[in-house]
Amino acid sequence: MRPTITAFQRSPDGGKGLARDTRVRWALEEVGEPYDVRLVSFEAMKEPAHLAKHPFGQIPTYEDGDLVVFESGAIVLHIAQQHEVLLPKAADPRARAITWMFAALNTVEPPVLDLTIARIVEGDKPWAQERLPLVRDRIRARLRQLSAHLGDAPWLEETFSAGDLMMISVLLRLRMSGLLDEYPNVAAYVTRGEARPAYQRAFASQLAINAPPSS
Ligand code: GTB
Repeated sequence: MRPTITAFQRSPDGGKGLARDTRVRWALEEVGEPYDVRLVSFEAMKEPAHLAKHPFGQIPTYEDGDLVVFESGAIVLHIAQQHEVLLPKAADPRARAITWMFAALNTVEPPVLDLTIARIVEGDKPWAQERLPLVRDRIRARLRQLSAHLGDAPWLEETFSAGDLMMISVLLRLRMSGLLDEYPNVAAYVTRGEARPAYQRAFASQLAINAPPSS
């Protein structure tokens, strides 16, 4: 039986792949697991049927038989656990890969999300212009630290893992800000992730829904 994930019926980003179903699709593509997608509208996300699967009324969710998992981090970890391509078998490298997943979600993603909030959600507030440089500087601090860790290495640890998948998914959200370009090795790291065939397939599948080719 194939797992089913949920995604936006129509993503507000019009197919840029920034909604969090893309990272789940990417993980499924990396491990070669076919999956189905159920598209949900903003209204349907808040209805009892979806809330029973996701208490916060969001996407993505992942269903496999009776199992329902929500939170993109938990979903990617669940998928990765059975597949060495995303999580090494040896205990220490595995723990390091999981560490990077948490770092992506808990240490890097929050300031990245703050930028969206400062620019879009609170962009019309009187203090928005004053806040923006502070938010950008907090992101720079994380990118500088990440850049120092990466150096010339292709991935965060010895081999590509779910830690890289999550970190690159988070960083992709910065592309339009220009901040990535200030750290060339981090920008190259993101490009390296995007170039993976599994990411390309994940991106194409969400694009087909959100920006179908005009006939
Ligand atoms: N912590 C949760 C996770 O990692 O799964 C966060 C899930 C989440 O934020 N889901 C969003 C959602 O369902 C979609 S991804 N929002 C609807 C709601 O809360 O009512 C966030 C997102 C949305 C849009 C863009 N975009 O247009 O660029 C990017 C990311």
